[in-house]
Amino acid sequence: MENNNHSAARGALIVLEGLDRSGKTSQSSKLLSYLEGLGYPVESWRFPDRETAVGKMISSYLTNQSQLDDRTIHLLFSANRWEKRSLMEAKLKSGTSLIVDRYSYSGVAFSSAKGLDIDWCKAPEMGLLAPDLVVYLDILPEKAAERGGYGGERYEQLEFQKNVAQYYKMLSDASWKTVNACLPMEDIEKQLKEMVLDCVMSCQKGKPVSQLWLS
Ligand code: NYM
Ligand code: MG
Repeated sequence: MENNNHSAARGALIVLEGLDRSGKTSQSSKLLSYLEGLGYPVESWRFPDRETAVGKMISSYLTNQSQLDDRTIHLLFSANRWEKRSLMEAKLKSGTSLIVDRYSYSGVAFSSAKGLDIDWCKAPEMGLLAPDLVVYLDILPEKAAERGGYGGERYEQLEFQKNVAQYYKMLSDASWKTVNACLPMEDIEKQLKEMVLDCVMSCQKGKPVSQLWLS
């Protein structure tokens, strides 16, 4: 592997968002190898992080092994991001970029789609680290459902995903980059690589780390 010693400057916080089966996880791993290959320090993260104690509660809820009130699970998803915040900040400051599969936007979109008040859903996310780039993998819910493999977890249902898509639309702003998730995988990969490299380079030039504000 090349070592271009890119590590002096800060890393970039790159978030991939989209419905279930939109291809986020596959693209995350491609981006990880791409940036590693260029010699950038990089890690791939995902939320929920099911490894922590909070993450285990979330996982058991998602797999229908436990029942939780809608607000309770919402706050657990948020707590699962908060418990990783200081590590996230340390990684970015030490020059490691993070490719993150889902973040606060999933938190707000999925819980709002259940009928919770959107502003109530946004509140606990305020003060987490703001992403430097949000890429939305855009797919029609019907197309995502055709991909099959909805694994029987909670939320993996067409009608619900349609609702989630609407909330993602409400949350998106002009800074988001949208990629058509129905293109061939290689085309998506190519677009993502360009966006991500741009972002990593602008963070290296000293773009400050900022805090999340959802308006
Ligand atoms: N999800 C994910 C939420 O409802 N709120 C959140 O804050 C996050 C991060 O969990 N259907 C939902 C979206 C997914 C599910 O995610 C599990 P994944 O990426 O399938 O492990
Ligand atoms: Mg899933």
